[in-house]
Amino acid sequence: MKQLKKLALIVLCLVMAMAFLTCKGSGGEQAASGGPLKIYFIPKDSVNPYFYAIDVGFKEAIAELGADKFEYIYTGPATAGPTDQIEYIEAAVQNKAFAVFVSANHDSALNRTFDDARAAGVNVFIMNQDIPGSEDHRDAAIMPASFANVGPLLIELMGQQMGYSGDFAILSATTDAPDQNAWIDGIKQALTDSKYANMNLVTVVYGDDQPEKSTTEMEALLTQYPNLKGVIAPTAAGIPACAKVLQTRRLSGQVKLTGLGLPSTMLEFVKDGTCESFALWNPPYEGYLATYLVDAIANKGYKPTPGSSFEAGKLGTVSVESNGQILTLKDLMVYDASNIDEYAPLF
Ligand code: RAM
Repeated sequence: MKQLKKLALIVLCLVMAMAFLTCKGSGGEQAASGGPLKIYFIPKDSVNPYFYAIDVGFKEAIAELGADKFEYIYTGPATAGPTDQIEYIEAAVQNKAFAVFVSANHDSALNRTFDDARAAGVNVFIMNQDIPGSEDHRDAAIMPASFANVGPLLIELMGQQMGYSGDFAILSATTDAPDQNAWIDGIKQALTDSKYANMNLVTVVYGDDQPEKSTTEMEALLTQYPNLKGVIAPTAAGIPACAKVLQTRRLSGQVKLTGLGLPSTMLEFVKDGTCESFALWNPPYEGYLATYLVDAIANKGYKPTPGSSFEAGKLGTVSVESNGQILTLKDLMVYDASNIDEYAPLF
């Protein structure tokens, strides 16, 4: 009898272990069974047009690699709150995602959700940025460009426009955004260079990546700082809102404007002189690279470990940095009257 009980216990343990392994391997299994790979892209929020530009790249690569091989889902919260993305990540896990690409709104608030997703066999990637201090909770981070280059470039563009002298402000997105905060730190650091000694950062305000709030914050800046000579808006949702305020108030050229933006939404403001120059990378490349990464993992046994590399179609061989980041590009591009017509139709 005792022997029988022991045997039953062993069988039970084996069954449980198998069930656990099956559950853990849910993402990978899709690859093994040949079903379409479920890729989720969860932007900071679902209404910011910046993320539609990344979406374009996913679709381009999926068309190249075979539409029947993937099931691609673009979904996210209406607002960019620190924990707003949790339910979307959980739904992706429930739906047996192979990989989730998340543009996180906080550097640590999603850690437990990421851990649970990875324990369930889902590949977790941070998209368009990283989660500083929480790198252990993701498999890799797709970076649009080297973040070290953002602050120095934006302060230089602002300096050129405002003659390297006077008060300027920063209009950011949400207060907790890891990317925005990294860039703001970079701007502050670059400002310590003696070249910028006469430039004075008066304040940082937050438009939450929403056109209405960005507009209100920009108007408040102009009222509160009548001597303001410039604004840096490192947000694709914020910079056109700032430009519109300047245009409406007939302040184009008097209060200078630069930052990060989409050429498509900045075209009219470059044309009328409201914004002489701004910067960005190539958002579609990020979605494109992400899809090739999924394909390499699922179909070529690739693991995105530091120092390793994979083939990403037209982007060539792409490697993983020692910190687990994958750079889509190194440098940013500057857009102005000389090239805006070329890029505005693209993104
Ligand atoms: C905003 C978002 C995003 C950033 C772009 C440039 O819309 O904050 O994360 O990369 O702008």
